[in-house]
This record gives sequence, C-alpha cells and structure tokens, in this order.
Amino acid sequence: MKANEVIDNLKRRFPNEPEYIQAVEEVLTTIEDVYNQHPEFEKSNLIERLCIPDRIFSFRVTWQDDKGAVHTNMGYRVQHNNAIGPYKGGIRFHSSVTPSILKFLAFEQTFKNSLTTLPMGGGKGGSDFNPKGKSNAEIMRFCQAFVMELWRYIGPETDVPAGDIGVGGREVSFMYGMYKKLARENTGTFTGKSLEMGGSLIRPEATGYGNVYFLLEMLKTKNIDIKGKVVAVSGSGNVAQYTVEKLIELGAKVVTMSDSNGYIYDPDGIDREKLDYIMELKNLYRGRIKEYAEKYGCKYVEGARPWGEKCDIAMPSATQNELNGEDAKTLLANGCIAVSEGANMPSTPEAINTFLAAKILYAPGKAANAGGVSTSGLEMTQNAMHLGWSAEEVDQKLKGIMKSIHEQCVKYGKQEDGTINYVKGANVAGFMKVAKAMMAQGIL
Ligand code: NDP
Ligand code: 2IT
Repeated sequence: MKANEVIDNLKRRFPNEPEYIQAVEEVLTTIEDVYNQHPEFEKSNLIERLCIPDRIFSFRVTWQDDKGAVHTNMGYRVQHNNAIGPYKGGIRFHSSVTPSILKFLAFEQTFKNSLTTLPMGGGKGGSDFNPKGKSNAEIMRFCQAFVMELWRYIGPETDVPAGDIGVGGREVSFMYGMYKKLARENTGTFTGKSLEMGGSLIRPEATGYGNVYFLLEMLKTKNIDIKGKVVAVSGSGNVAQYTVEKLIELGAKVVTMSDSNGYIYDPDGIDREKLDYIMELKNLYRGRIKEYAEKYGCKYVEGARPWGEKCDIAMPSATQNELNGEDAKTLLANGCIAVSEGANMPSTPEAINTFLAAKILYAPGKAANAGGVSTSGLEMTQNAMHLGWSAEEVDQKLKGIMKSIHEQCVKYGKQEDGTINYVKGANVAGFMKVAKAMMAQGIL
C-alpha cells in the first residue's frame, strides 16, 4: 500500500469531502509501515474496505416550529465498520454538518472504539439542524422526527448512537423515547440517556474526566505534577465543562474557555463557583461565554481562539480544526509542554506536525477523548445486565480504560529516543485490532 496513492484515489472519488480526506490521511501515513509488513492485508484490499464506510443513510427530517412553520433538515447515519462490534458513535446537531464531517467522525470513531478495549465498531450520525435558540418543544419535535427515520437502521446489537455537539442527555432521551415507541423494545439502543431511563452514572462527565486521566498518564511518563499547571481549555460544552471540573479538583489553574463567538481569559483561574456559573449559563440558557467576562470582569476576545494565551497545557475541546499551525507555534513559544485533545480532530495537520517535531506530550483525540465512548460501552453493558453500577465503580473502570489506552499508545508509539509518538501509537494500535477482525471475518 502506498498511502499517497490511496489518498489520491479517495480524493478523486470524494472530491467535496476535505475533512474525511484529512482524517484518512493522518491515519494512513502513520500505519503505512505496519500495513506493509502484512501482505495478506494488501491481498484483500483491506485498506479501501477500512477507509470507505460500510454504508451511509441519508434522509429528510421534517419538523414544525412553535409558530407552526414547517422546516426541513437533512439527517444522516454513517455506519463505518462493525468488525469488532455493533456500530457505535454519537449524533451531532450543528448547522455545519455535512456527509464529509460525519464520514471523518465515523472513521475516527472506528479506531477510537478499537482502543477502548470494548467490543464496539465505528459510526456517526447527525443533522444540519441548528439547535441554538430553539425551545424545548421544538427540540423534542425535531428529535422525534429524526428518529422516525433513523429507528429502522439502529438497534442494541446493530448500531448504538449517543450524543455529540448539540446533542446531550435531553436530546438522547427524546430520541430514545421515540425509538422505544417505534421499535417496541427497551434494550438501551442509545447511550447517554437520562439516568432514570437506563443511562449510566459518570457518562456526562466521562469524556472530560477521561481526557484528564489520559493527560495524567502522559505527565507521569515525565514525572510532572498537574498541580499548579496553567491550562487553556477551548469550548464550554459538555467536554470542556467536565475537563475543567476535574482539572480544578486536581489543583490545576484553568485560564480560558470559549464558545463559537470568542474566548474568555481569566488570569485568576476558573474556580468551582465560576464553573457552576458557566454550567448554568450554557446548560440552562444556552448563553454566551462573553457574559462570564462581564460578570467576573475579565478579558473577552471576540471571534478568536484561546491559543495565544500563555499556558503549560492546552486542551482543545470545542470542534475540528480549531487549532492551526500558527497556534501550535505560539503555544510552543509560550512554553506549552502538553496538548490533550477533548474534541475530535481539533488540530490541523500543520499543528500536529509542529507538536510532533517539538516532541511535546501530544495526545490525539481518538486516544484522549475515548473516555466518553468507553463509558457508553459501560452503559451498554449495564443495560444488557439490567442493572446500574455506582459512580465510583464506573469511574474506576473509566480510569482503567484510559490507562490501558495510554499503554497501547506507548507500545506502538515509542520512538528510538525514548519519546512517545501518541499519534502513531493510537493509530497503529487501533488499526491492528480492526484489521485482524476484518481478516478473520473474510472479504466483505
Ligand atoms: P457541546 O455541544 O456540548 O459543546 C460544544 C462547544 O464547542 C460549545 O462551547 C460550542 O460553542 C463550541 N463549538 C461548537 N462548534 C464550534 C465551532 N464551529 N467553532 C467554535 N466553537 C464551536 O459538544 P461537546 O462538548 O459534546 O463536543 C465538543 C467536542 O468533543 C466535539 O469535537 C465532539 O465531537 C467531541 N467529543 C464529544 C464527546 C461526548 O461524549 N460528548 C466524546 C468525544 C469527543 P457554542 O456554545 O457557541 O455552540
Ligand atoms: O466522539 C465521540 O466519541 C462521541 N461523541 C461519543 C460517542 C458515544 O457513542 O458515546
């Protein structure tokens, strides 16, 4: 396999899908050597079968707003690969959603889920529906209309959706409610449900907490203490909030958070009380992060991302391609020693290469943010067993999984000079398990 030839071919076949191509390129260039040590892979054209999703469903979603006006949106589900388990991955509601975005996310998810140690294949879905400014009733009607189309393609052993940008516990619960009505079963086909419907404790916290647990493992390799470290976080949604919660608990100083309009810089650090304010602002009112700056009298920068602020650690937790090559250089110049990605593909290829060349601790999202889907896997297990574990039990299991993902990265990513290339480690480890399962199941 020549990675550049495969990529050129995919570019020709999918010319309008830059995010998908970007995600594939990052993985193929790092697994090329290992792939070519296995002639049986090439003989069965495993690479194309792994890069191109098994299937994609797309459908129109029709819904009515509170004034009675009728709207349409597009809905999608990408079922990427089920070699190691049922398709599994979130649903995103954001106006920027396209097949390219969902294909990149489903591709990444396949490797991420492989790393979790649990039996989950990769998938992703979503809609270009914009949930901002919508009433609770409008959100409910949209979720119900979306599931009226989606329900035929999913199931507890087939494909198990969850949340992502614009989709949290409320939306998952609305979707699962409608799903139960149509499918006439109660087996937990969605994860991230409200607790009373069969959701898991710690699932809301899991992605953010998991990212901090992964960061701790990375810091441990260099005997660095998290206490007192200055951290720049981007985003202020689910992942960012619980990343900051865990960082505060461990004594780090978080100085930035952001939303799609801009970022705040609080040199005194965001403490528990200030985080409670952000949670209320974002989760109850869908307010703007700017209001934080007004309340606490700190700096707010409109239309910018926080990477120009001095920090020891950066944790991008908003969206794809939110940290570019210039940002990466600025972070390094300001003394940044670690980057751990809460978001999926937040760093551009230029940024990734800059971090790798500098040999700082850099964890790609598919390793660092895998705590969310891992805990979804634990939710599936609890549903299948018809019981619920305590928060402590789930948290312990999450810690164990993040540790194991770190070990896999070290195993496959250790360089001759002793440093760890977490990009290579995560990609090769994630790839090998899926590849072996694909070989075992025959040509499909
Ligand atoms: P939320 O919807 O809860 O929060 C998203 C945050 O990112 C908000 O602050 C939002 O700002 C901001 N944001 C979204 N899109 C953009 C954009 N185009 N430009 C700038 N800011 C943006 O989503 P999550 O916290 O769940 O997801 C954040 C990231 O983490 C995503 O990349 C997601 O794929 C990834 N992830 C999520 C997991 C989960 O379990 N939820 C698991 C693993 C990864 P605003 O408030 O203005 O919309
Ligand atoms: O990107 C992700 O891993 C998620 N949005 C969570 C997926 C899941 O199935 O919990």
